[in-house]
Amino acid sequence: MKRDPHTSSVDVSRRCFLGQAGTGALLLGLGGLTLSEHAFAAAPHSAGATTDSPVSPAAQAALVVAADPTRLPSPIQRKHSVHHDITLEAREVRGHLADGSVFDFMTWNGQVPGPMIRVRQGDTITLTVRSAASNTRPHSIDMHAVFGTGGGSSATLMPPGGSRREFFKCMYPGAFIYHCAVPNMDEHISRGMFGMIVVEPEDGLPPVDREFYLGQHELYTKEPFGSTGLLQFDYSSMEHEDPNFVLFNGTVGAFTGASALKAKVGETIRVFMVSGGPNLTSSFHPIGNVWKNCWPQGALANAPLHYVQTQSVPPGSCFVGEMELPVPETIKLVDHALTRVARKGLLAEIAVEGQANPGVYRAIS
Ligand SMILES: [Cu+2]
Repeated sequence: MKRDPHTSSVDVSRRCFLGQAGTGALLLGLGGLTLSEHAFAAAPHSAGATTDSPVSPAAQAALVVAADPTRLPSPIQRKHSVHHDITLEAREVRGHLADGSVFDFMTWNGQVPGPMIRVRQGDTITLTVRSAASNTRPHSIDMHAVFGTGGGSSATLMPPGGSRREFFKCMYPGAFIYHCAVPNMDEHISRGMFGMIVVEPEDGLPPVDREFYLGQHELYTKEPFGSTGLLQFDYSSMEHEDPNFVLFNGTVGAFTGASALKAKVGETIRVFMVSGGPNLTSSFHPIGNVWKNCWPQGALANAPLHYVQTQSVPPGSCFVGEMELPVPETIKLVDHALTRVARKGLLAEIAVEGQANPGVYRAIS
């Protein structure tokens, strides 16, 4: 596709959606689907009944909201500024939460987290936000990459069916959260209304072989973890900051087992993680590896820290970290507050395939 060098609509690579990742057994029937080529139009898809266990009619009709971690814009190569026209749509959708259970999510473009936006320091953006006519609640957007009242949230408050536009210049580099910012913002973020905008430094980021994009958030439900059917939001447990679910990308165990993310021995990989919260701080750790380079708070203007085991990622912030892969293994990405992994659904895996490297690691007996 040819682009005017000074005007770019969105710069998103077309890495294969669900080609190497998936969202667990509920997605296994999605082979062959075709995505829209619009950069941020990752429409959710009907998952169908593909599990071995019985799935309720509500679950069968629900949509997949988990964003594909491999579907993110390519690194910025250019050395000049451009203008971007970007559109995000607020969509309230019933989506898969776990095998046999569904939840009424609030999303940007039908996915959790919302699409990753990637620009360069000095770029300008005309952001159009619109709200699907089928929505029932007002929405707005606060981008932490914006100088302006409420990060733009006052200017973008819209009713169902409405739309708003704003212009901003990306003055400073870093990885920043965007999120809905209406008065019930804690509920809206918990239901999925958050995403990441990466403003690359003028000199860009170091080259890596693969990149992944994840979003952590917690869900407050009336029903306990493991319940089936349509689960209901619970304001009381949110007030007590005591969620039943802690999730990557809105789905229990979405990228595990046969649906694990893939990488190869000898590669370097980068993980972008946005912590939506709304309340829990993630203690982000790669089990079986270490963050060789990482930028706490997504603060890309600074030199990275090296060989960090576990990095705090507070709600309303982002993390950028890189790993080297000297041995074949399955890396488990977790919040090291491990009850969230063992009992609340948070886990993503990266299956690293390749030749054993016994000089670095081997099991002996
Ligand atoms: Cu909202």
